[in-house]
Amino acid sequence: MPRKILVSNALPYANGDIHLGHLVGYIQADIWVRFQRMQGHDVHYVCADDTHGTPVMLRAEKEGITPEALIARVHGEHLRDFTGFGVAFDNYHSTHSPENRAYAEDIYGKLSAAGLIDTRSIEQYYDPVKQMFLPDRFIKGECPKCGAADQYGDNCEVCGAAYAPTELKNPYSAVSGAKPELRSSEHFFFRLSDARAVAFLREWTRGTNAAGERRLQPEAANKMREWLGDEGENKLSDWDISRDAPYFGFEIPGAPGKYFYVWLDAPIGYLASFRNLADKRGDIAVEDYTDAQRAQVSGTEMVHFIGKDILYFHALFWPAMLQFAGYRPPSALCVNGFLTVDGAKMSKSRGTFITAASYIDQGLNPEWLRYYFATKSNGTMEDVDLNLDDMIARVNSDLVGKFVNIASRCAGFIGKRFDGRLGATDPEPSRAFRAALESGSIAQAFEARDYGRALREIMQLADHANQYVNDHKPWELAKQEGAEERLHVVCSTALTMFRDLTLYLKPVLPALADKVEAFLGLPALAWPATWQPLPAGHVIQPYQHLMTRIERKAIDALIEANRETLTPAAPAPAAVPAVATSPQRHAEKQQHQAQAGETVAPHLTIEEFVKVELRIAKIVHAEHVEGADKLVRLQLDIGEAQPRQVFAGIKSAYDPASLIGRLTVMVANLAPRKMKFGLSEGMVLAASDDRGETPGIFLLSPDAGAAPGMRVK
Ligand code: B3M
Ligand code: ZN
Repeated sequence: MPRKILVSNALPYANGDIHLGHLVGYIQADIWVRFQRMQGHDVHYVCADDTHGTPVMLRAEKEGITPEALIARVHGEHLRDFTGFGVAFDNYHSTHSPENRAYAEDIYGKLSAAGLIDTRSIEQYYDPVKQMFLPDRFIKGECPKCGAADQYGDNCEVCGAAYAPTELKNPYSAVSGAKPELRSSEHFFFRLSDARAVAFLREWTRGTNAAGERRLQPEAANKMREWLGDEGENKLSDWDISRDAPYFGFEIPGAPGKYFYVWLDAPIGYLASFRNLADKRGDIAVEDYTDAQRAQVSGTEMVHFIGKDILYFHALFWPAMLQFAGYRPPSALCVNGFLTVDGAKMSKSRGTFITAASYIDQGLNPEWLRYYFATKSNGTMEDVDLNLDDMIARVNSDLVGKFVNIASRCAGFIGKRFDGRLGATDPEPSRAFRAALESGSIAQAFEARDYGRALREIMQLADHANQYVNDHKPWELAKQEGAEERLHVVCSTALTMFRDLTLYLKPVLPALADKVEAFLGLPALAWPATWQPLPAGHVIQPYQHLMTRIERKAIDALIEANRETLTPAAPAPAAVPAVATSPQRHAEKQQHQAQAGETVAPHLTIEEFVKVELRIAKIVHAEHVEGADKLVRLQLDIGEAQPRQVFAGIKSAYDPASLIGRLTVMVANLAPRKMKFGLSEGMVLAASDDRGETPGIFLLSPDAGAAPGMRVK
């Protein structure tokens, strides 16, 4: 019986470019979908843009266009980028669509009828100039713990403290700069703390789906256990699902001026995209996939591929919303980790914040990246590292050196000597290939999304095939008298093995597989039930070049194209404390950080740069600060009558006594800041890992000869 599976990828937010970090999860899903189809299963693969919320509204305003115009443009860009990387959705829709509104209203109505919607009045910051309530990330101020300036409304990037926006000192609106006022307003809540919801989620997150597989990867299930607490405990808080006008979204029925929070209708977008597809196609029974009862009878599956930053939304809110509205909860979540490049967080200044469009524009082959990501995917939530030199080595050695090489060494003889017709094949070398198919182990690895293991096995088979070609040396047989028949058999055998390798690589490298199918004169390759060699007499087409090598200089050009020079270095985010205020806050904060990373840093002019007065400073005194975890109090001589006092967040890396007497660099014209511990009259410069993960803060030092007070420029 073919499986019937609705597969989705997370919906990218309509406020930024698709970058290689996004592509990890999209490529993983696309590979899985292609594999399932080659197994004969029936898969609908959908996605959409996530369009609602304050960031889209404000960005459109800034560009002087309507939100509708903005999301239409971004929709085109996103679809172009996914298509460019071979991510082939059956439908790419939008959450700003009639289908989504209808589903959102229906689900909300049913939750309300089930007694799971509450209203209550909450106090929130309001921007009196802009006349809107401010989401946490649009409020800034001084950290209530360490006093650092310009911190977001939910956590401090300097000391790592988590807090509510109302705890910030001297708060200001990041939209207008105005001082926000506390105002109260009525909000709608989804009662996640309801005993029914808690009991259901406990069961759902631990349980297995109809196929008897775990719904969540072990790491995700553990996270859930942490979020849900022990039996009898109730750690879930109700979820605020409304926002006040002005807001770009759907107005809540019967509640003028109140809108569904973007995260309420975002996952509903999966269903909306599917409905839209079904309406276009006319042959899909949507309710078999979406209705709780009918899904059970028809045995359909619904599988969501998501990144780990949005697990909370997909493993708690989303299944509970579906369940209590009479919809079917997801069969499984496939959660992927973040992308690092050369071991570090993607960075605009280093040029490793690489957009999908730039990769294509630079003329790089998208299948190089698909292959490399697949080799690094193992079906867990671990982060994936794109090591650029390793990628070059892997692609050149595996795909060009091992795979393509088999065909390029054998196909020519079939064309020139045998009129393009294959001959008989050797049984011996084919045995390994027959055994590989029959063991099912490559298929199992694809099914489990352990593409790394699948590819290791495939490359072992490729080694086997190359060994055969090396042992029989068709180029020598071609020169020998009377070895014509042997040459025919060797080349035909090698091409049969090449056909098998192509079959296995096809979910990962669909474009390359297309070319091979054309060259071998074969219909679209699907997973066969039994193994057969290519038959004698089968006609192939002349060999055409299949794939080129990656050159380091092409990668360097890509990095250059993505490098943003003179980006003001953001302060290194402190490691997120193990216990943040609440998991929901934590989840939303991760989101904000992900989105904050997408704002484009403006270039500086030299006139702007010289406004920063950097001077050589001699640390004449350094001491611990009573009551501060991170700070060291420094007295800095910059050639002035009195030393300057500066509080520096370097305590974790330096013993104050060891600093006395050394030279460093300070910003001498930073506005003095009053802190709990006294006045801070500048800032010293230090380097740290972007991720804040590798421990270490590295204070700058000038070369020998520099003296206190010298200007640095
Ligand atoms: N748009 C997350 C993001 O942009 C969010 C995903 C929605 S999935 C329903 O990173
Ligand atoms: Zn702080």
